[in-house]
Amino acid sequence: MPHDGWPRRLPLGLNQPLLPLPGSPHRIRRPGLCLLHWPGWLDPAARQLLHGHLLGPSIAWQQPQVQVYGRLHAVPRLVCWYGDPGCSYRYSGLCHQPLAWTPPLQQLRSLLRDQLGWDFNSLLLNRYRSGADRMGWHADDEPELAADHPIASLSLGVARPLQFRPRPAGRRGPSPLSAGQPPLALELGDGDLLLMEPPSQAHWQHGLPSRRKIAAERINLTFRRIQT
Ligand SMILES: O=C(O)CCC(=O)C(=O)O
Repeated sequence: MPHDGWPRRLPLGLNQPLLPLPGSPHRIRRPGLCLLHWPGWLDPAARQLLHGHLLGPSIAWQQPQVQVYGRLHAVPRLVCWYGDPGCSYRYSGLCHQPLAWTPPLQQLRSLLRDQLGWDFNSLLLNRYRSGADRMGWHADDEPELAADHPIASLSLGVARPLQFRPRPAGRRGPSPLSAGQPPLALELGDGDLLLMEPPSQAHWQHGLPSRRKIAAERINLTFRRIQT
């Protein structure tokens, strides 16, 4: 029986290797930042299937609490962490143990490997229930993430802008490569794929600000490589 009604073979030949990539990506380059953006990368029918799967019973969404200045706060979104055995991930002071890949998520991982040539071994799901949910400024530069591996981000649902800014002067100091560069924003729509290539995470931060007027939901999937 297919998982959650997800067909064993995706319609539209989506589980076939689709080399070369359909369409050329938009390339966004700044000193220390290298992004590739494929608007509408995932076919509308596959988007709908995937969205249905992600809202179905097999995805155990959680709203963890994090400590900020000694007080507990629920993160302003829902999350879920998938990966190969051993791919645990610590961020915001929480250690996430990987859930086993569901068949659709495994299919997507394989599709990305076939199309991009990168083998991702883990996946963070973020669910923004409305425009009030958000993600603060950060870089995906935790020590367990392979720094020489890109991060692939697939968006579903309502379009929201992902913002980028040079790494600010913090504990590590400003990045000599990106300092003084203006911030930028990239509107990520339904089915868009974004590849954040190295060394972007070392020099830039990104974040998803709240958009109070947006009532609709958005789900984002970031495929990553944990060093094992
Ligand atoms: O929702 C997004 O597009 C951003 C997600 C993100 O920044 C992350 O997972 O680290």
